[in-house]
Amino acid sequence: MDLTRIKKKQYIKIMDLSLDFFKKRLEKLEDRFFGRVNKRIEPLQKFMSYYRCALMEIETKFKVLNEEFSFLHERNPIDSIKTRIKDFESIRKKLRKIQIPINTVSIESIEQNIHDIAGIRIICPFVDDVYMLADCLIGQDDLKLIERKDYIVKPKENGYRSLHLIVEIPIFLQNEKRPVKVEIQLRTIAMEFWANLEHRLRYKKNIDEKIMNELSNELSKCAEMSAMLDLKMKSIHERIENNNLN
Ligand code: 0O2
Repeated sequence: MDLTRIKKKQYIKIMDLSLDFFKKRLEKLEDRFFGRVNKRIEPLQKFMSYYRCALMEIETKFKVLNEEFSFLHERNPIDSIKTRIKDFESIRKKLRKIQIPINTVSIESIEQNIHDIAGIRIICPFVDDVYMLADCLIGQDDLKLIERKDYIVKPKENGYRSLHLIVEIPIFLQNEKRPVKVEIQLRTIAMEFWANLEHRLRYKKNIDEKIMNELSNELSKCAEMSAMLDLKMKSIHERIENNNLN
């Protein structure tokens, strides 16, 4: 008999058994770890899902208004709709910005202090559409207006224009009705064009300060041009609508 061969076989068998034992043990530890993680993140995931539901509600409200308006006036007051949920990193940055000490952070404190976890942007052809849609929405009796910032009447120093609303809307869950806050930004196509480029510049790193200032100045001029464009488009649109084409 080849003793070394038998010993080798036994050795391999023992190794297999040990490996199997450790694999199973590791799997158990892994299950326990992810079980604990899941338990911790489950309330957070549930909390974020409320914001997704609220966005669905608000988006539907705007789509209904768009549908009715297009039926009555043969044109759409909404060009496009964008929605977003703030990611955890942005929530963390905002908590820091509003100086909420990290050791006091809870789901409740996030809910109370951050009003733009759910965000929806409504992009319209004309400025009048922005105000018409905002008024129609605010007038709905299941909705509560928390805050209104009109950066169209009073643009930001850099030229940023948009109408911002923070509203609270109820979502109806299996066993409860929950009020949820949503930030609504309403703006024209021209305002969106400008804000997107300005946003890119703001978050661009490694730009020389001099070039940054130059581009900011140019963007500031573009903001004025975009406001003029909105006015001109409105006047042309009104002439077309009123058939005042002479
Ligand atoms: P994101 O990723 O777009 O959500 P607050 O939100 O209350 O901390 P503030 O400035 O008081 O800060 O609120 P405000 O004025 O209502 O503006 C909030 C949002 O409007 C911003 O969200 C931007 O989306 C947009 N916004 C405001 N000012 C500007 C601007 O100058 N340029 C551009 N491009 N967008 C602007 P966040 O949280 O910055 O980012």
